[in-house]
Amino acid sequence: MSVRLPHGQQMAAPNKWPSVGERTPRVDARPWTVELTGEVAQERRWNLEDLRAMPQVERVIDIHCVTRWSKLGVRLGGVPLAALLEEAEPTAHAKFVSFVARSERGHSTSLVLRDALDLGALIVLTVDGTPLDELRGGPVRVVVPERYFYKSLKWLERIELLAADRLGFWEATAGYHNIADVALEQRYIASDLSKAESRAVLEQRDIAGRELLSLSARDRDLTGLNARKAILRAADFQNCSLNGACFDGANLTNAHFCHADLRGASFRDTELAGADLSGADLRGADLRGAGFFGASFCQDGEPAHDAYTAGAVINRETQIDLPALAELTPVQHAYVKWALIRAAGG
Ligand SMILES: Nc1nc2c(c(=O)[nH]1)N[C@H]1C(S)=C(S)[C@@H](COP(=O)(O)O)O[C@H]1N2
Ligand SMILES: [Mo]
Repeated sequence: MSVRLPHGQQMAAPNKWPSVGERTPRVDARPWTVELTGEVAQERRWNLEDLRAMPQVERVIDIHCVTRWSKLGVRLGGVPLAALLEEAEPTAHAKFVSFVARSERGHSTSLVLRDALDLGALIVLTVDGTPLDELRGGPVRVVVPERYFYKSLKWLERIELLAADRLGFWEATAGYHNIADVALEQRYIASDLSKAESRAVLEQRDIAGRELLSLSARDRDLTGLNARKAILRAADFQNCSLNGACFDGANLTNAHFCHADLRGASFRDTELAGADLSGADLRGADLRGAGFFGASFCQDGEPAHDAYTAGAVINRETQIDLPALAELTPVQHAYVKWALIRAAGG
């Protein structure tokens, strides 16, 4: 395993670059332009030819998604953010930079301007020397090294320099950490509930449809919990008894289920990106339709001859769509296949 892989991250399969968040830019017939507005002496606007005519730099960058997949050594080319700012003369009030997308929901993300410049934020036009395609956020994308990838905006349309910060889309709606430093593992802001409040909420064993960020539920008996369609990013269910629980349609991105008893639990169409199911008991669990990018079922690292550490328990009654396993990293994929074959008695 590479020393460059930060804590809590796993390598995406070699030729995989998962698509996360919005899938397409806004439908708009006008030619693509990028404008620079806000705290600048001189507002500016560039079309694609202008950007391509500016001095280009190439950088090899490691991508780290908050949902735990990483891609190392991606060769990106384009124009440094700093070069664009030089043409617009930021005012003394310019403390933050907000990147806004040409997308249906006007997606955005922001950074402390000084940080964006120090990290070498790049206005990306190419990957491996060829134009960045639309699926990857082209024709113009921002990439901010060393921050989780939600700071790297696809389909850049506007750069706004601001005196006061304006939270981006994921930061405002999903509890994603506003700094997002990968080395400090700043994935989410802290839970909005105290331990006592979490306990009171869970007492009912019914949290269907609720949005509870970083719920802390460790070691609890939650047999039969109803969490249908609940939004439970980064929830901690380690060692819980969740026998027969229902998580259908829930969002369990980055949730912790280490060593949880999930016998007969239902995860139909559940988002389990980055979720940790290592050592969980999944006998009779139904995981059909679930999303698994960056999820783990055993501890990562190369297994020594089928000796997986803390592998999830899978039996004949465990239901998993085989095509969905393609979203797992190679080690995780190999483990789940091995466990399924073993369960089938093959
Ligand atoms: N316009 C736009 N940019 C975005 C997002 C989005 O939803 N819309 N999602 C962010 C998130 S959470 C991630 S992980 C990356 C995903 O980029 P990819 O689809 O190229 O992997 O884009 C980031 N930039
Ligand atoms: Mo992300």
